Amino acid sequence: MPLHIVRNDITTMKVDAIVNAANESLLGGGGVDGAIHRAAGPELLAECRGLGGCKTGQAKITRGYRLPAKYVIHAVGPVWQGGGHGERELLAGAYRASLELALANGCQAVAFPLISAGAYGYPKDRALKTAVDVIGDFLLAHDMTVYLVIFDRAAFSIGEKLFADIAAYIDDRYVEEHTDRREEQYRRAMAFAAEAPPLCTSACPSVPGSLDEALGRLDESFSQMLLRKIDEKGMTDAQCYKKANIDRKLFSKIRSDTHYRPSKPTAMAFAVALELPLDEARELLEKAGFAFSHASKFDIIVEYFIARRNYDIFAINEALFAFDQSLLGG
Ligand code: AR6
Repeated sequence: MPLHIVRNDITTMKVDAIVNAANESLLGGGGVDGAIHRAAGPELLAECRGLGGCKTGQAKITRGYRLPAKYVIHAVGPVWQGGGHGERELLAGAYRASLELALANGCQAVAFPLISAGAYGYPKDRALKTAVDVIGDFLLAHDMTVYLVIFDRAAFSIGEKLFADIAAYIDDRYVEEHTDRREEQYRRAMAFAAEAPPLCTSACPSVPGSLDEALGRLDESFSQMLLRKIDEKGMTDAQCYKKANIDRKLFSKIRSDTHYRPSKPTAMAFAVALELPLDEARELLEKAGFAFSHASKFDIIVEYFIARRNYDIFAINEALFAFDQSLLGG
């Protein structure tokens, strides 16, 4: 089940469990910790008092009291000390421990803040990357819906270099699309068409004689091509839809309906999950009635990653998010 990156106040999330970015005492503090305790009421602190604290890189669970969420999972992330003190492993540990607790308590939907990325000073882009890596790995093996709740806009600014690269790529594509060169090409094509012999009519073998005949020549559908490519890649259905960040129910719909028309983000998510080269990704999109458009930032970003054979859907979604686009899959 998918990972969603959302901008929200975590205390309002209607999920089974929200995760708190706590400290080792588990006795409250500022930031998201303070907000959660205020919203849950004093009973939360009373329960926390009985837990005997929690080590960095680990997590403990309590009830949610006045929160919409049934549980609070208190995770303790590391204080950033420059990166050479095992911070990444400790942060990854805090996410993993929280996910395991959620699983053990039957949670189907969990919301995380960006642990350590506030008072603890962990650089936001690295904190986001670690969160996405660990949650992504976990979701490949388990059915759960995970929300990564980001409070402030700056947290989305992904690694500076990647961001600048994509921005330049988008600019280039826009420039290409809006220069006269295209108009010139169009004029030349029209001139050529004027000189070309007339198009063949019903005598041509490739032109169907009747509508029935035309409909009888239906090509392979999106669903058929998708299932064929899954087999060719030696993937299982579950591996494919999980990698595409697509819900199992949606996948079964596509599987059972040969003529299912997916949305463009869904079709693109499958192209990424199947790790298709750009020409095959275009072909799959076409089956769903779409094309990569250079008039859309969304399309340009996805194309940018596919062209570089970077098929990490979570990295693509980080980039889409950074440019205020909707996400793939999910
Ligand atoms: N909803 C979602 N995210 C939030 C919210 C909210 N309501 N409020 C803040 N954030 P921090 P840490 C984001 O400082 O770095 C506490 O005092 C915030 O923008 O809450 O792990 C504890 O008791 C940031 O991106 O946690 C510890 O002593 C992220 O949540 C210490 O701070 C985490 O920021 C833990 O520091």
